[in-house]
Formats: sequence, structure tokens, C-alpha cells
Amino acid sequence: MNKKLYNINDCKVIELGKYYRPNGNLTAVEGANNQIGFDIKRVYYIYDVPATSDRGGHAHKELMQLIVAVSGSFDVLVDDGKKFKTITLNRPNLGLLLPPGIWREIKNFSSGAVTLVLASAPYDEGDYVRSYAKFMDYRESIK
Ligand code: T46
Repeated sequence: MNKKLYNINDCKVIELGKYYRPNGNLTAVEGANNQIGFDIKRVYYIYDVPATSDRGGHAHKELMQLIVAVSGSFDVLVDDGKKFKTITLNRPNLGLLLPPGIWREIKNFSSGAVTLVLASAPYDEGDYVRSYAKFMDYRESIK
């Protein structure tokens, strides 16, 4: 298959602009031709996660995402089938760029954590790889 095989070094934390004002701060994110590199087609957010619960546990075939801890903190484990690393998100002006073909698990949610996700495509269950064995097969298939 003729697809880019991303690895964990492509999972980058970027600093988003922050407008400081005496009455509070504001961060804005726009789509293509800026720092996130894709048009935003969907926004969703995850909240009220019990402290003992994890999210994720899958990879995407095509989807690009930017993950932001708009409130509280959590850890994102990213895994390319050979190496993994854990990134802590804890500031609303930091975003983790997650390319396709990367297994992710989100853990250690603080109380009140809100995970904001900007995505490059509408929801499509067919884009998910939801078992780790299938994820490894998928990585092999796109080499
Ligand atoms: C990801 C991590 C960070 C929808 O109907 N539309 C949507 O846009 C999404 C994201 C989910 N759903 C439904 C599908 C499931 O029935 O919501 C339910 C929970 O989804 P899921 O178990 O995939 O949630 P997470 O938190 O494990 O994963 C989500 C995203 O699905 C995934 O793309 O990268 O957040």
C-alpha cells in the first residue's frame, strides 16, 4: 500500500496561540494552512471520566486529530507497534497532533478533565482499528 507510515516521533505537542487579557485567556485553532495542518471537520469532547477509567485503545487508518486538555490533565500513550511513549497534557494551549496509524490510550484523567478533540473527518467506525493484534497487522499491510 502506498501510505505514509507514521511513527511516535510524528506525535508532536504543539503550542497553540494564547491571548492574555486581564479578563482571562483565549486560544483559537484554525484548520488547514496553519500549525495543525488539516481542515477541521469534527469536534468532540470527553468529560466526566471516572478517575479509574481509560479511553481510546484503538488506532485510525486515515484520521488526523489534535487533542487538547482544555481543563485538567490526562496522559496519552502513543504506540507505533515498535515504540511507545506517554505524553501528559495539562495546559489548554498545548495540543497533541496524532497522525493516523498510531495506537492511542488515554489514562490518568484528573478530576474535572475535559478532552477536546479536533478531527480531520466526520465520524466513521470503518476508520477504527480496535484490536491491538489487528493494529499490528494493519501496520504490516501499509509498509
Ligand atoms: C479517539 C479518542 C481520543 C460518535 O458517535 N461520534 C464521534 O465523533 C465519536 C468520537 C464517537 N462516537 C460514538 C462511538 C461510540 O459509541 O461514541 C461512543 C464512544 O466512542 P469511543 O469508544 O470511540 O470513545 P473513546 O474516548 O475511546 O475514543 C475517542 C474517539 O473515538 C477516538 O477517535 O482518538 O477519543
